[in-house]
Formats: sequence, C-alpha cells, structure tokens
Amino acid sequence: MINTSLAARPTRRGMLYALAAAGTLTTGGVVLDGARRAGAGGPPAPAASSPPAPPGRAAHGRPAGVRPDASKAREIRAEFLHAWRGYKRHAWGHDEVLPVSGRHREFFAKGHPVGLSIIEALDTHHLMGLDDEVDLCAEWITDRLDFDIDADFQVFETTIRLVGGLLAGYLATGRRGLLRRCVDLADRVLPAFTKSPTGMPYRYVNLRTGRVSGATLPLAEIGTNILEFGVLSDLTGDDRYWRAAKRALRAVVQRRSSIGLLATRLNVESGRWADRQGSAVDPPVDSFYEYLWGAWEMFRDEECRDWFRSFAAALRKYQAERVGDRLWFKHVDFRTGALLSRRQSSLAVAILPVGGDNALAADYYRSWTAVLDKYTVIPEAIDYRRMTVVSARNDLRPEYANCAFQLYWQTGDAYYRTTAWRYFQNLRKYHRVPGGYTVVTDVTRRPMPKGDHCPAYVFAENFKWLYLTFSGTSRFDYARGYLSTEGKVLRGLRRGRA
Ligand code: DMJ
Repeated sequence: MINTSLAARPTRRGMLYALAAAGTLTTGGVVLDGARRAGAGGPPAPAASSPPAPPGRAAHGRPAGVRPDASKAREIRAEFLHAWRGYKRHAWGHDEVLPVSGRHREFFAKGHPVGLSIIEALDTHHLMGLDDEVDLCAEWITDRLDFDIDADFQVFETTIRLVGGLLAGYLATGRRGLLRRCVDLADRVLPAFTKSPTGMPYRYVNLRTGRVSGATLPLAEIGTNILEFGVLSDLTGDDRYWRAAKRALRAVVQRRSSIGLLATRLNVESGRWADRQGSAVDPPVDSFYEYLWGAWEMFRDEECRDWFRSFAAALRKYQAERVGDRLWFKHVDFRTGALLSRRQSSLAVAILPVGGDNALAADYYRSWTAVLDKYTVIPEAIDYRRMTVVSARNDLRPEYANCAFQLYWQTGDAYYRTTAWRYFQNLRKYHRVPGGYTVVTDVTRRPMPKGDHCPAYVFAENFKWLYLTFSGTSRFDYARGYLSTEGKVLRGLRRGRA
C-alpha cells in the first residue's frame, strides 16, 4: 500500500523528521525554516533527519562552506548543460543518450523507458540553479512516468538511481508528486527483500508482479540501500524500508570470517558464500562499506558504525599494501588473508574518504592521481604493482572527482581542487562530442578513441562533484550535507536563490 503520509510514527528518526518539518528543529546551528518553493505548492521544506551536530560545528567536522571560484564553477555548469542538451535533443524520455549517433537506449529493460537521465539530473539542476529544467523534469516525472512495468528491474540500480533520485528531487523541490512516485517504486522493490528467506534482497524484481529472481549477487547489490530507505522511512513514517535494509546488512555481517573479512558474492536463499575473494574496496563490494558508514552519519546507527570500523581495521591489516610510496588494496582469501590478485578498479577511489580516515584516503587519492598523470584519463582497472592497464576503457567515471570533492570538503587542501580541475580539463578534452559527453574506449591510444554512450550517472555525479568543489553554492548546506553513492544529496539541499 502506498503511504505518503508525512505524519511520522514516534520512532527516533521519525520524531526528528516531524520536528524538522514543523520548523522547530535546529540542526547544525541552522533552524529549518519550513520554507516553500514558490509555485511548487509543496510541503514544508523537509530535512532528512539525523541528530543535530553540536551548536556551531558541522555534522562531519567539515567546514561549513568552500571558497567559491565563480569562473571555474561557470565552466563546469556550462559543460553539464552541454551534456544535458545532448540528452534532451536526442533521447528525451528515454534512459540514456548515445550522443555520437544521436540515438538512445534503455538501461533497465528493453522497451521500457523510465527517463533515467531525467531522474538522475534532478538535484544537479537544482544545485546549479537551473530551475526551469527542474520544473521540466519534475513535470515529466509526475505526468508521464508510471512504474507499473512488467519487467525485471535490478534492485541495486533501481534503488540508488531511481529511489535516490526521486528522493533528492523531492528534498530539492518539496513536490509531493515526486515523493509519491518514489514510495510507489520502493513498494514495488520491497518484495526483493521480504520474499528472501535471509532478508538479503534478490537481484531482480518484476515491478508489476513482484516476482523475484537472481539469488546470487555481490555485496554492493545487497547492502547499498539503507541511506535511501532510511530517508524514505523518515519522510513517510513507515519503518518497513529502514527495517528491510538493516536486516539485509545484519545478514551479511553475520557471515564474516574469523579474521573479520567478507567475500564478494552471497546466495541470498542459502545464505552461503559463492566465492572466497575479499575484494574490498573494489566493486562489486565498494558501496556496501560506504553505506555502513553512511548509516552512522545520517541516522546515528551505532551498530553500523561499529561494523564499518571493524571491517576498516581488517582491511588495513590484511589488504592494504604499499608499492613504493603508493597505497593499494589487494584481493585476498577472506578466510586466510592469502593474496589472490593485485587488480584494482578505478571506482574504488571514491570509497575511502567516507569513513573519515583522511590520512588513508589522501594516500589512496595520491595513488590514483599517479594513474591520472600517467594515462591522462584514468583507465577502468589497473595492475597496481606494474602500473599497467587491465581494462583500458573509461566509462565517464565520476569516482576520482567524487573523492576530490570529499577530501577538499573535509580538509580544504587546495591540492584536491588543482587535481579535480585537471580531471575536468581532461574530461572536456577527451569525452566531449557535439551531442554531449561520451565514453572513451581505450585511454592508451592516441588519438583516444571514443564510444557512443553517455551513462545516466554523468547527470548525477561528474559535474555535480566538480560544481560542489568549486561553486560554494548556497543551495547546498556544506556543514551538514550528505550524498549517496550515486551523488544524490540526501541531506543538506537548500532552496532560495542559487
Ligand atoms: C555509479 O552508478 C555509482 O557511483 C555506483 O556506486 C557505482 N558506480 C557508478 C559510476 O561509476
């Protein structure tokens, strides 16, 4: 049943949301004002709840703002708009644009578009002050989008991209239609959790029938949902989402080895591991760890914090490895710690700063900066001992910019802006085409060959991380903001002048 009531049940998190919505809660020194977005007719400005930071201090110990660099922010915004116009021109209403051929493709299910790029872009438009685009997207979603689709949708991608995107859109605008769509979708996804004997979700769910499939899946797909589901529980007062996500996390943690590591894939019916490879911090486990920490940052869940800390300690002990002065993380047998592989994915760079261990995260970022220096555009994967390429593509990956922002935000060290700007310049030089932005198929060749695909996460991530790094926008509360693995702002969106 769809429950869009904003009357929170008296859970701790629900109570905080109710107080915030009533405009009586002070968070991080900011009184939530209950302001309405002009013309949107929305509810009071919500704030995804977490206990307030001590007065005068940011929730993360982060600075309350970044020094604006207006001219660089303008350039970044202009490139985001270039990519967006390509999508609008060639693919409007479809999931993703193929910007070279001017065609489009669907991400989740052939023949079933859900306007993925539109949903991914919502809060980026808002942060950049592109309010007409926000309105256009929100109207398409509320007037044209229907999730009653007879097709199998991947639960992980549906959650981080669609549920997260609709939540961020709602938090940005206060439009109830976006929250209603979000709740409808989350209710269609929930059977993936509730039909599982272990509580760990199946990989796919049919959005119309609730039929589930795919019993063996990696940790990131099992445990990257507590931020979206927790915020949704807060907003609706319906605890089913939070409970499902927490139960899934607990089921994974219970299966750690005697040396405190997790492998990569689990069968969610039998509860047994399908491999023995401890592959943190690489995908496909990366955001599992990110979300344990996130549950602490967003909801002050102490159990998740402690789980994160114990995995972080085991990671340092068994997987961290120095090659020269560079830090990497090897793959090991999760029961013995024996070496299995020195392959490293470029996606991993985004994970470390989330746990607040700046020294480790900074070292790891420098390792990836060495890869950027060597190849100009970072390849998908490397053998870190030889610094050679294992996968030469770059699928317009946002993770380096994500990490640069997190570290700049936490430390204020100009090094992260210098390197983020280098990433941006390379992005513009090697990925830009007349129809927008596209993937590179081999970073080792000159000229660098381009493919024909703009993944939808580009509208959620690459330009947003860069814009937040340089703009200092007043639409983002730098003191208490929090972003998901897909770059959705789940806390800290502000309205008013951009
Ligand atoms: C995004 O969808 C998210 O960042 C996710 O966590 C995994 N990686 C892609 C972008 O590379």
